[in-house]
Amino acid sequence: MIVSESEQRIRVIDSHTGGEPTRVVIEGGPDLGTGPLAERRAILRDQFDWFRSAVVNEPRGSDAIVGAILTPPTDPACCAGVVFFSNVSVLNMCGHGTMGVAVTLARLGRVGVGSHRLETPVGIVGFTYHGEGRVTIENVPSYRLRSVIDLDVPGIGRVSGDIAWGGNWFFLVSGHELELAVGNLDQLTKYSWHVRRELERRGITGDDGSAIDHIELVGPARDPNNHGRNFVLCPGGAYDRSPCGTGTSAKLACLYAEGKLREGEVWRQESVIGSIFEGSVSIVGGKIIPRLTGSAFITAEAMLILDPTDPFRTGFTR
Ligand code: PYC
Repeated sequence: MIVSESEQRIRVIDSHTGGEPTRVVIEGGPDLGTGPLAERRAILRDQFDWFRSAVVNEPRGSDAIVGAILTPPTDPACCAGVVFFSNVSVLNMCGHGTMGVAVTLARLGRVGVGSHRLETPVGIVGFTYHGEGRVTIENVPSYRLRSVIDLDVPGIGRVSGDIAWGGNWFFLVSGHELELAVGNLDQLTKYSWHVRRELERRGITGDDGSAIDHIELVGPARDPNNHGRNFVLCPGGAYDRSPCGTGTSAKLACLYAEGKLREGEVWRQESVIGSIFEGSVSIVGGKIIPRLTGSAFITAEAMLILDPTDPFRTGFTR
């Protein structure tokens, strides 16, 4: 085997949660410092964007992969800190990714069956590893910010939705007539992208001034054992194959605000591909805390190679 001394090596563990991939960087990641996790996320965004792109974008990755860098926590009660990132930038939080991180830490022997805490840029997230890939996450406090916002979207017409925070910002649209099916992905993506553009054009943001960069189309479940189905368009234009942990949290916050979900009541959320998260909320200090259970599976342990002579070593986007 010929190994160039100048090549860069990044050790990763890949998993999927309900079909949505997560790639966790185990070794070879950039030094993000020792500051608060939000500061480390800013360092990744501002100084190491090439690294983000190299890990998740083609030719090593795909638009759908969410990356995660493990970093030492500032809070000793946490088993790790994590910064999530996508095909276009850094993320605040990621629910399916937290389940992926949980099974990755279990594979590495860094956590066992039981409850643990993870530090993220938007707060501490709890997770319980049940074994055999089953994970429950306890998300950051989630809430509905505004309800029934009417938009006239060019090329689509009247769209009405709610804005909610579930660790990322979501615009949840229910009054559409689209079929939430894999056979309809092009139309769902186009519709959601137009909605996102219109929110941007009108300057509608979350209450921290951030873009509402996730669009969630919600509808009835296919399986009578479940309660709802969704299609979630992620910031970089890919759709979430899982029911989206932060998106389901936003949905649960809206249901609770509407009086349609009581504390402790179970909501089974289908994704557009039919994978399921089982959710509920508890109210702690007046705040809505979503809990979600799903399954994640390891798919690969790999060493990524960045060859200095490769013109596409840091990835590319469409
Ligand atoms: O599960 O929260 C989530 C998520 C966000 C983006 C992709 N998945």
